[in-house]
Amino acid sequence: MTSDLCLYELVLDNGCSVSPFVWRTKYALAHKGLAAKSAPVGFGDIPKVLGGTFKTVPILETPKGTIGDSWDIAERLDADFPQGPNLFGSPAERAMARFFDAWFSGEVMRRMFGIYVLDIHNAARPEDRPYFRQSREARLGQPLEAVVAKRESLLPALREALSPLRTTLSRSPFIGGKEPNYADYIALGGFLWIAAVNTLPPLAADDPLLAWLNRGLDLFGGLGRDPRLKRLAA
Ligand SMILES: N[C@@H](CCC(=O)N[C@@H](CS)C(=O)NCC(=O)O)C(=O)O
Repeated sequence: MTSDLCLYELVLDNGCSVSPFVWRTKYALAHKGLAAKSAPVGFGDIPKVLGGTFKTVPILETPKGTIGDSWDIAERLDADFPQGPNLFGSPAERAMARFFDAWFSGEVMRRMFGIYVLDIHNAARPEDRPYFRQSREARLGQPLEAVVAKRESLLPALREALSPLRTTLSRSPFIGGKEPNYADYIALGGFLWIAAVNTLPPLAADDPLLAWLNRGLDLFGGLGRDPRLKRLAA
């Protein structure tokens, strides 16, 4: 059954997986004890696969159908593979993970994007760079170089935005408590996105978040230990 799963994942020029949403799905699959084949795609390939049905990755092909959103995938994994450990122990836990996602996307990933958007462009496959530049410059309203021109000055606000994570992780090894849950996978996905591309480490060398990051990257036999990833601390 498990070998019938295929995960479409966005890759950089060096082949490394980059999407924060794919990374959280990779952790979700591992949490459930499920293996999936990998279908690496660049930005330009997404409209060409599966009849162009899906605009973004992750996309997961399963024997029961193809799913194209990381939250839909997470919920379907619990529904279709009840034999594995649940990703969400209750509707309330799922609701809190949704809240965490909204906070992390709005306060952390939005800031990361403004600091690392040119790094993402430069690490993408050469054939994907024109699309990435055009689509992101249209969204941001200025050239990527202008967006990141003062990026060092934006690091303190990013580090400050992470303080709720530091408070939480001073009390427990994972955001989910004694064991990691989907909120950990969301946050790890965000950091792995930046680890895949950064030319400016986001964290200070003494950031207490590094202990949690190391625990997270070690999970599931070192799922987050791709040797192509760059340092997250100065
Ligand atoms: N809500 C979607 C978002 C996924 C998403 O935005 N994926 C990006 C990569 S990080 C993507 O595939 N972008 C394609 C593009 O920009 O053309 C999910 O959670 O799966």
